[in-house]
Amino acid sequence: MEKMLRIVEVHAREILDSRGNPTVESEVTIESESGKRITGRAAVPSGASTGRFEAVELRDGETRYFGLGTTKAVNNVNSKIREALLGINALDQGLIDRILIEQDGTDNKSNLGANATLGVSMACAKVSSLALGIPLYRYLGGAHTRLLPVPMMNILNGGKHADNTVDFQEFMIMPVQAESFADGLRICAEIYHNLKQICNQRGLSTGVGDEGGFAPSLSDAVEVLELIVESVKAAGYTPGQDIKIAMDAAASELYDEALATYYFPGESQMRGQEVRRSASEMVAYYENLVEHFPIISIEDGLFEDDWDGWQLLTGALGEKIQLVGDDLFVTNTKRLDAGIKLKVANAILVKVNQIGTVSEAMEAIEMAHKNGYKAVISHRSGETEDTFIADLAVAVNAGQIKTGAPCRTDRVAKYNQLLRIEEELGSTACYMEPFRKI
Ligand code: 2PG
Ligand code: MG
Repeated sequence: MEKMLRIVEVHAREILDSRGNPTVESEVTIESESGKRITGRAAVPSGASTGRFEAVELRDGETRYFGLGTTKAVNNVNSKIREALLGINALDQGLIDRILIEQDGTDNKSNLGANATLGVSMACAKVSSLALGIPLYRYLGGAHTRLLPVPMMNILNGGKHADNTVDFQEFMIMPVQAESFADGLRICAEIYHNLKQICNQRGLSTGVGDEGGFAPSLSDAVEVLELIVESVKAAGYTPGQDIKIAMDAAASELYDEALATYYFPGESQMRGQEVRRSASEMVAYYENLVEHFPIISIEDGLFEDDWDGWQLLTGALGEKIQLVGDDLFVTNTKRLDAGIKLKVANAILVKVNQIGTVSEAMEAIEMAHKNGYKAVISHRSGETEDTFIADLAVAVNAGQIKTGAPCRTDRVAKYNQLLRIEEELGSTACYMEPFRKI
């Protein structure tokens, strides 16, 4: 007979995220067959460069917290969701997530709020792993779980995540020759500190953006990439060999729909003239960057609904580098399926709050893997101390994680959890294998 972990309480509260904005924290309490009560807790992250096709984050829209309050989402957990889940077996993640989806009843979780459904969905997985006495990655992933992700580590922030002139949102380094996750993390942190020193020497700001990367004002992507290459060398590593570069252009934020072009506000300011690029000019721009710098991955290179442009981009670079769909796919199997059919991108960014339940996020990962797409597990720019995504990355053998700089506890907490997991897996832990095939 299947083990029963009966849900006896569901409770949410409003807490703060790393940007000082409210978010939802949920707790699910079970009573085991022996009568023992155990509680699992999860907190919901929040984006800034939010894709328009993402599941809806329910906000109060009233004066407190400038309209960003989450009391409506919290109340939905404490009333409707609680009532629907009391008595259900917490081990039945698929059923729980189906109940959440049905209770909401919309395509985009706009009724209950994805921030209401997700916290509960994650808390159910957490309490189950606690009650069974197995690690969360093992509970979610099973016996074959063994691959530590390569960090896609953000060291320089721009776009919506910083107040500088850098137009692309994220510049990241990937330690592709490291011996282990711990070794890769060390290499990245060393490069991060070298970058700080170089910025200091040049009189560039060493203030950080939302994801902990530095946010100096630089003239364009080329200047950023040169600075990164220099920092890699200064730390004693070889760009292109030890370290590859990844970027998130977050191009939906640059897209001007009226003129159907990409507007670069920072570059325009630095040059003193308006800089706009068409989709084909963007593709040529990326091709040029890829030719001159060791770039291995570009995320959201084009606008979230520019499927033609994405086909062009994939045709030009899809065989050479990883092209990641974030706003394009929004962790949604319908959009991913459309992308697979149109042969656009070759990887999906997975953000659990873009879709609102653990099961749906895992379905998107499964669909990606089955179709030869990579899955990169990702944080949001607004984060909490919750480390769920670290376990998820290992659970699904994703091989890559994007979770910010080695700076600010909301980011470092995920890396530290991965260090613990690697230690626990011991000699069965792997690093890098699937990624080498890119
Ligand atoms: C992204 C994310 C995370 P945000 O665009 O990939 O880095 O940013 O959470 O603001 O959408
Ligand atoms: Mg992105």
